[in-house]
Amino acid sequence: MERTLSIVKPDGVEKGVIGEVIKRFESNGLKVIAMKMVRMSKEQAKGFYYVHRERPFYDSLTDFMSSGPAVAMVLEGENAIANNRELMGATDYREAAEGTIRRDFATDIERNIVHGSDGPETASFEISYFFNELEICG
Ligand code: IDP
Ligand code: MG
Repeated sequence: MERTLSIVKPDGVEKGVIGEVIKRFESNGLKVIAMKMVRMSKEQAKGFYYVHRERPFYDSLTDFMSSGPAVAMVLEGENAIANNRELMGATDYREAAEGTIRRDFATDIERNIVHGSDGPETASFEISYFFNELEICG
């Protein structure tokens, strides 16, 4: 069993696809074991995406991530990290495979509906960024 962090980003909340995203997780072996709606400050978004601080899109990305409510979740399942990444699809929705969340709902490389951890260490950092152990019902 593995855990990963998922976020339905502010564009996903705005488009009303929280339920659709969760449905895809639940139908594909990922169990929601913690969940909360969060309105990140610019500073919180910058801390979350600290690894991308040198990237040209860092300022715009953190503005976007702090622009409205998002839904953070801990998902648990076999190969949860890779499984979630597969369900999400490529970062750029134009390159995402048919039937993936980003291909189906995203219309912008930055506003791409979902976040998912990319490895065990980032998953552990990202889960603890939003949840303490008491909030995780695994
Ligand atoms: P990921 O979300 O698929 O793991 P990352 O490379 O970790 O992609 O980038 C983090 C987020 O930054 C992306 O989900 C997207 O919102 C944004 N992003 C990535 N590349 C670009 C870009 O080239 N232009 C604008 N935004 C980008
Ligand atoms: Mg990433």
